[in-house]
Amino acid sequence: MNAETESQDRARWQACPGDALLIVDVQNDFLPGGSLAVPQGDAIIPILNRYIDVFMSQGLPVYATRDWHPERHCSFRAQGGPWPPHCVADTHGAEFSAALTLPPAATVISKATAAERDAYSGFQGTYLDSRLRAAGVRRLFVGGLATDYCVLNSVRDALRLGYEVLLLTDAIRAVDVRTGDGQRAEAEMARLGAQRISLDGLSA
Ligand code: VGL
Ligand code: ZN
Repeated sequence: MNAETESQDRARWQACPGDALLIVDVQNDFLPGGSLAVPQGDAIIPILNRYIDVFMSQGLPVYATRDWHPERHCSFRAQGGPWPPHCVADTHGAEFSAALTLPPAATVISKATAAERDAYSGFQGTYLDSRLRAAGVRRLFVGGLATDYCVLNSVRDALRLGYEVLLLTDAIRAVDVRTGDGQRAEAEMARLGAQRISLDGLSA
């Protein structure tokens, strides 16, 4: 990481009314031991739990997306897709990590629920945008898995839809099918206007 990105990650921030936390796909199948494990995906969980604490203590909303596929989803190899079977609805692999302290009040958004199409963005084919608008959310703090797929596509859509985006650089991890995919995704999100922050920039 160069000096400039490092200092960007330390940008001071506070959460305030109009802000929401968006946690992307922190599900067992994307964690070590899962069928599509993201390297070190579990390392983000304690960090996300601290972001959750910040939002809950201020009465600010938390949203969690989940990949929620039918058994023979088009993204699975047997159907000609790129991935091993993962996050099949109502299986253990599709459950949020038990280590994630998701509050009962969190809004859960299921995506990619139809067999014939995939959706990497939490906004694609869901009510996420209308739920956020109804709650008066204008700025999204985004973390989760995976940097180069569902985080990237959710952030692209959020920016296109007019939300301000703060990317939680200490609470994302990449699949890195090709080396550097995660870094390229982070660079693209920054170029599109996402601001990079991390926990150490939290103002007391
Ligand atoms: C994802 C690959 C396949 C993700 C979902 O959540 O980033 N990646 N399905
Ligand atoms: Zn998937």
